[in-house]
Amino acid sequence: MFTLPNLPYPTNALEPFIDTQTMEIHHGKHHAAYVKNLNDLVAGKDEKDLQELLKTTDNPKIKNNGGGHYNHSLFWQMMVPGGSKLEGKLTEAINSTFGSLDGFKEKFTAAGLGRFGSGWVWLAIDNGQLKIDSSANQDLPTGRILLGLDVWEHAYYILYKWNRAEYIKNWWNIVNWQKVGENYGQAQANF
Ligand code: MN3
Repeated sequence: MFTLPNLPYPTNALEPFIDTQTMEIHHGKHHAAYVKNLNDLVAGKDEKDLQELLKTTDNPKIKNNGGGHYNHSLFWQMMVPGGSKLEGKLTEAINSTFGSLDGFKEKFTAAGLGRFGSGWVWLAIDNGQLKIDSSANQDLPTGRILLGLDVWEHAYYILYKWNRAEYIKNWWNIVNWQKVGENYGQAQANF
């Protein structure tokens, strides 16, 4: 049985960058629907089976709803009210791969704007190498996810309307870099 995780903060905590109504609908309706659909599709499975399920399924409904559950569960944790600071080993890796944090943000933003229609933009680590990737719908990137941004219209349309660029620009204020750094540490340990 898959369950909708609680948000690690109240629905109004990411204001003014992400509005309360968007969080209520995004978490309470969209993510909840992925969880419900997934349970209807694969009775008897639970969280520990999810990654394997996503890797092996060729059922598009399982891929979409399972990916939706997986990606959103990570996404909520990658944000924190007020944001947090990038430090530690990931700083060096970002600087050496992208020149600087600003250089990284620029390329990540471009990938988010370049994703046509619904999807995600990612910072992932693949064979020890940091990379920016983008995926359609609820597909996962290759490698291990360190940071992800939902660029589906449901993630920003109430507050930002058509303006995905403004959404991405403001989103940097609430990125939980501490969590991203932890993800990096875990990926290094398991590499
Ligand atoms: Mn979403």
